[in-house]
Amino acid sequence: MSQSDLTMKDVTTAPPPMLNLSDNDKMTVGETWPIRDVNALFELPLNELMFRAQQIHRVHFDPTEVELATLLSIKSGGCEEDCGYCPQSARHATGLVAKKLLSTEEVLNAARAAKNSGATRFCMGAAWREPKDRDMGKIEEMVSQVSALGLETCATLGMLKDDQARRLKNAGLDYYNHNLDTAPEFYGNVISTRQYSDRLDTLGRVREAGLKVCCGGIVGMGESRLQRAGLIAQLANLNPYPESVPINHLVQVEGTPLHGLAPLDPLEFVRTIAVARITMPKARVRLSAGRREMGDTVQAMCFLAGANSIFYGDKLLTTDNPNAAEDLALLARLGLRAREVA
Ligand code: SAM
Ligand code: DTB
Ligand code: SF4
Repeated sequence: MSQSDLTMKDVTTAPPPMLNLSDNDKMTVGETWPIRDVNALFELPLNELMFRAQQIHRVHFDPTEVELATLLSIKSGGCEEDCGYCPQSARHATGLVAKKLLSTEEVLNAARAAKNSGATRFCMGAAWREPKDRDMGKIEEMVSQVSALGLETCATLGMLKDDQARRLKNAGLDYYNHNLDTAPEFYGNVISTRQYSDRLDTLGRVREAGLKVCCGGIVGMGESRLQRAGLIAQLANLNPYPESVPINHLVQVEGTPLHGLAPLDPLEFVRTIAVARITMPKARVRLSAGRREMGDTVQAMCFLAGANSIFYGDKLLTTDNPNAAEDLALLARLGLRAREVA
């Protein structure tokens, strides 16, 4: 039957194709997702895509629960890399003042405040291409002391060597965040100072060291829908796929090469969240950068699409995030509750 043969009755009464949950059960860690299948998800009618994402979400998670993770920039600015989206690259004139590595006490004060305001996860980010061995002792101290506060720990420090990944694991680090950022085909438009394969190599070392992987990307950098599907396919085909998948909306910062791009249709961002949820059913899908610019309604749609983690606190790394009171009000408005136990 062609589209034009459909009567109004067919359209209104035909049940949506149901997701077979036994298929979902087969979607175990490591099964591959061809790009065309991922793209086909993007192409679904929005309500069908959302329905499928919600079905999968509630098989693995309480759909009313959202994780609160607080970010802290432990070393800001002055980075030698040329990532086109990033305000912290020394190559972009963003006016950001570079700072040296924070002291362990400064990090612990921020971690205590995060815990007191309800966060269960604390992510420490450094504007480095890679950590220097001379900084590792201090990072280990920060990780072990934040962990001792009863917070889940995450760090994002750039590329890692084998022994650095092992040292972080031994210090008590739970997650390492290292993003693929975009599809391999689009990557060269955004970054030239390190290769996609370098990122995959670091992810392999992180996994090998026994750390949980937090890996995602950025949407709204001028990539096509197929390239968004390419990013999700890369993530979903990691074996195993990441435990934690941050989906960032580009925050356009004046002075960065990506500032001034035409805005992405917000529903395309929502679709990306839904496709991440379907293809990585057990992952925590993190509604990451860009929430301040998004407004409550788009965020609500992201939660409906299966996002179940947010960055919580007035700042991301260097840019603004909704403040804690705004976020608690949003969760209350939506009848969602913060995850309580780390
Ligand atoms: N320097 C380390 C690295 O690049 O791996 C760690 C910190 S880096 C800032 C972590 C991630 O933040 C990047 O991979 C990117 O996905 C995200 N990010 C940075 N600037 C952003 C922006 N303007 N909008 C959205 N996400 C951004
Ligand atoms: C991730 O994927 N997003 C966070 C976290 N991992 C480190 C960082 C977002 C940074 C947004 C720009 C800034 O604040 O500098
Ligand atoms: Fe440096 Fe990371 Fe920013 Fe790239 S994303 S410029 S590596 S801080």
